[in-house]
Amino acid sequence: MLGLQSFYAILALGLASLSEAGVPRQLQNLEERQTCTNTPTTRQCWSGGLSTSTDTQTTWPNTGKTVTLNWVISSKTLAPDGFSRPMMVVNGQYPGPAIRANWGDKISVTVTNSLTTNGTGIHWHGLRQLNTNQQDGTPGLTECPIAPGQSRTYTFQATEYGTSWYHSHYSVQYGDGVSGPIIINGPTTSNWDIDTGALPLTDWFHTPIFTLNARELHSTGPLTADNALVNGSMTSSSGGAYSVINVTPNKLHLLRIINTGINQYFHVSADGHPFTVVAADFTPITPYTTNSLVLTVGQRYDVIFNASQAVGNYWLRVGTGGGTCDGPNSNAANIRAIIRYTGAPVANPTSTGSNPSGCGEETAPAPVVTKTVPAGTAKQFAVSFSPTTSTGQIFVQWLINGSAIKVDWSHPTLQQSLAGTTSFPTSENLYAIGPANVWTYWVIQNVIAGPPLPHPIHLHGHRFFLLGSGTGTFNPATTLKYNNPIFRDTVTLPAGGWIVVAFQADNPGAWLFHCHVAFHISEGFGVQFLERAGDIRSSIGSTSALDSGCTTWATTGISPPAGDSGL
Ligand SMILES: *[C@@H]1O[C@H](CO)[C@@H](O)[C@H](O)[C@H]1NC(C)=O
Ligand SMILES: *[C@@H]1O[C@H](CO)[C@@H](O)[C@H](O)[C@H]1NC(C)=O
Ligand SMILES: *[C@@H]1O[C@H](CO)[C@@H](O)[C@H](O)[C@H]1NC(C)=O
Ligand SMILES: *[C@@H]1O[C@H](CO)[C@@H](O)[C@H](O)[C@H]1NC(C)=O
Ligand SMILES: [Cu+2]
Repeated sequence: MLGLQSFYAILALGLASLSEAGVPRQLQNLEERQTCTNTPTTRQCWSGGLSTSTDTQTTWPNTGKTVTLNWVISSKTLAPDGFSRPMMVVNGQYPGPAIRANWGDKISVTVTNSLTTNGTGIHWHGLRQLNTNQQDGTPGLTECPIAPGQSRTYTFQATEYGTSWYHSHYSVQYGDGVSGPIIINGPTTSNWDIDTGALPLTDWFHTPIFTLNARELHSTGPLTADNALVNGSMTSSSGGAYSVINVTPNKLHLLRIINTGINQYFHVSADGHPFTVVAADFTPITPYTTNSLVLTVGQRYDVIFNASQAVGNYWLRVGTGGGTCDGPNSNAANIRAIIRYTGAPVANPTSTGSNPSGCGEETAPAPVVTKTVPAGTAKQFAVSFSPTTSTGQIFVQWLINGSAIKVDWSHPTLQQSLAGTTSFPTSENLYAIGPANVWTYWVIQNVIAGPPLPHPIHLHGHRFFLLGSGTGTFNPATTLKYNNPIFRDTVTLPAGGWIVVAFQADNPGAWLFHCHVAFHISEGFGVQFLERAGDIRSSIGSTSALDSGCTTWATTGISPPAGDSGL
């Protein structure tokens, strides 16, 4: 017979039992799942029977708690890489304050616009906004911009968990600094001891973004980024400093990598510290180990690394896409941060390592909640590049099926639709989808002859399944991946290639589907889905904030410059 002590030892082992690299095993039965809580050795569990096996499309906790925040958007001169320049920031800081909530919490953010010449509006990237379309923060679709001097409160539930970011969706404004991390605590598919927080990465320009955007609009060549910021900081010839990620020897660290950029790809690696990848966007994935990850604008990866090297300083390396992927960056060879062990001297690392380049997409991530997408027929969006000359000036536009999106800040789609409008101008690039829960399939065909650029494609209101991608012209006879495809909210559309995505019409509203390169969506690269127009009214509740926001916006007389979509 077993002694009591060894009985408990076996029980503990049973609950926490690990395979190599700290990967939790799957829970066997209902009872085990219900008693399982989130600890450093059982990170796959959450509480109340929820775990990484829970399908967040249908199930989330209702915690009854609300995380309440007050933000002021203002102009401020800051020097994130030592070079002083005017910025637009949240609560005087860059990156903006991180939102931290638990899975199932409500988040309520009151945003005051203290800018004098710009409206604003905050989009919660990757948050599904199930039945809360009017909280999506997309000027011209779901709201009128917040006028200078005005406030509005966004309230929504975190029905998914993991890492994301918020940013202004008012033209290219976030490129001047209106962005920050979102962290939703929840279970993880591999174990860890310490959450080091978010690592937002952005390409960085010393010229203000609206000036650059005008330059990009009127020229066909790529802009050169001056630098990139890692967690809001970097060195340059003007000074600056490397960000420091503090680590505890022999502990497993969770790191939340986010591309909050304007245009560039980022490759991330850490000398001597391989990553165990556990989430792609808000999707928990089967853990796998890699030395380097590539992220296009808008993508996130949650990774775990073991601080198992000798106490010291190690480089975290960040590379850009390079070549024709994303335009040059003047500091491409030296974009870094420091991983500093407790007990290490305050000094720059001497570690060696390298990083690949290119504009790829990770292909290993596989969701732990497996799904099979029913086969279906895809409709196609053809992307084209259209520089035209008018009054002696070039105007660059990106067309989707021949049309650049241009929204009307004063008459957002949601308000128009609720007022009974069924016919929208061509320039709204609006496509109706429905009925309830129908699967919709979309091919995006990139320009074949034209600028050899990849594009980060992002959808609001949904994650989508990536059924396939490739170069050249999409062939409908191509075999697609219907069985457990990756499910996320941002993917790469390859240069001169295509992607096929699918999602279900399970969230009534007006949702933007667009290229996340700030300059490209400003130049028209997007469409909007008007999903189940007849179900919007009953699903979203009060639109008083939308209506009063539009009443005040109408008095500002502000509109985007010619050639700027407003997004
Ligand atoms: C992390 O590194 C320490 C020190 O090398 C080691 O003892 C531990 O087993 C490692 N943890 C995992 C999960 O690999
Ligand atoms: C936004 O503010 C910038 C900086 O003051 C200005 O250059 C730009 O014209 C403004 N644009 C809009 C559309 O509000
Ligand atoms: C990034 O900076 C924030 C704010 O200082 C900090 O809380 C966070 O831990 C940093 N991220 C990492 C990975 O060190
Ligand atoms: C886009 O244009 C192509 C070619 O005319 C057409 O086949 C396709 O149906 C259009 N896409 C949509 C979503 O209407
Ligand atoms: Cu693009």
